[in-house]
Amino acid sequence: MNKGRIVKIISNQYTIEYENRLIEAKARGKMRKGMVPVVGDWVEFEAVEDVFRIHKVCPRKNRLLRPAIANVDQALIVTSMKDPDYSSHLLNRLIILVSLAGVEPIICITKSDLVNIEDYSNELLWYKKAGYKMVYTHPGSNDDALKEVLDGKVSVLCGQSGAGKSSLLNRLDPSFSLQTQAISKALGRGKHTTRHCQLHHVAHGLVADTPGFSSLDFTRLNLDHLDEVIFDFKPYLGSCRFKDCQHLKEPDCAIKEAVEKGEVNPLMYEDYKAIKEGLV
Ligand SMILES: Nc1nc2c(ncn2[C@@H]2O[C@H](COP(=O)(O)OP(=O)(O)OP(=O)(O)O)[C@@H](O)[C@H]2O)c(=O)[nH]1
Ligand SMILES: [Mg+2]
Ligand SMILES: [Zn+2]
Repeated sequence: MNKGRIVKIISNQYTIEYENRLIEAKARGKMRKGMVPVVGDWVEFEAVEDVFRIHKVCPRKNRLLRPAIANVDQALIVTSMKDPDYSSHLLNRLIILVSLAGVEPIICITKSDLVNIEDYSNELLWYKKAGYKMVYTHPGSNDDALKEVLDGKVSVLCGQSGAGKSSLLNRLDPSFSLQTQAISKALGRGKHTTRHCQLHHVAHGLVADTPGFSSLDFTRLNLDHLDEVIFDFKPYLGSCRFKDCQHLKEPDCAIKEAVEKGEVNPLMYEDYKAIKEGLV
């Protein structure tokens, strides 16, 4: 049995990277009831009567639901400053979703050439202060820091349609010609130009371009340890009066006090609270 990594899926056609070549395969009928393969999965496959068939999905180290991908080291949260407009809510929620899946979030700011980035520096400083890695990229930017982040890693690009995910890959490797499209003037958002999730070799790493999305769903997630995955909260965990403090209505809550003192990003706390209270 051979073992390879799925780099692309289009309907029931799986592209597997195996010993530096790409193999087109189908899922074995019997397997469909079990674990459904996603991009990033390691799978066992073999040729059965001239057709490559996937027999088994190997155990995953992690998995994201949207975009559907497995076994990534980090997620670049591609956040445009304009077209679509910067939204701290979306950024915070993506950071939280990715972190809950056990994947390291990295903030990737795009389209800073379209705004006066100084206007956002106070807000963005919170993320740096909390310990999130941040990179900036736009046409003509020096992308050394971005390349360093991608080097040797499996990364996935997450973010709104039109944020510039495919564009940044095209810039990193001009031999790519991933389709990109200006955002819709009428809707003020992207048009879902990228239609499937695919891993590409770039900057000595593997990076998945993915379709953008506009809605996020927290309803089926286990939120018991949400406070532990938010970098901003880390210095204060364990300092609340109650051991099982949820940092909502409890008295003597170290996190709420830190927010009040201006030590913790109030907008991150706001999103934490909304998610905990089931408002998202
Ligand atoms: N000025 C400027 N324009 C950018 C930048 N990044 C992307 N764009 C433009 O924004 C538009 C959308 O970019 P895409 O790369 O297609 O966005 P995407 O995130 O791949 O969108 P989906 O595939 O729909 O998820 C294109 O017209 C790009 O040329 C940037 O940093 N600065
Ligand atoms: Mg795209
Ligand atoms: Zn608390």
